[in-house]
Amino acid sequence: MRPTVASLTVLLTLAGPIAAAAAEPATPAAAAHPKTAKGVGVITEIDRPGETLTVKHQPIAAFGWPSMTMPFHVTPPSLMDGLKVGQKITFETNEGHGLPEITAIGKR
Ligand SMILES: [Cu+2]
Repeated sequence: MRPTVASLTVLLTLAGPIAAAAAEPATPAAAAHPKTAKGVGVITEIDRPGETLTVKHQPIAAFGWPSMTMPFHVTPPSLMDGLKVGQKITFETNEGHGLPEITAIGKR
């Protein structure tokens, strides 16, 4: 227990100054790099059990992404209802955790 408490104290001590230093420059960066962005693409693969959709998407300027074909996690998975491979969609995505995540889908 002792080492854990000691480590935690060190972390908290370090976190204070770092958080304070990051507070000011973080504001313009966050504005330039939003958490969510809209995309347009064509579905190339639907993986219902894996809750992922592979989409050949157009560039997503807000994230600085070029056009590419990539998998997205879909939340909630029910957004995949009625979708077909080859279908054109608009979508809203965030950068997720590892895999970007689609949180809204519009059919075209
Ligand atoms: Cu991509």
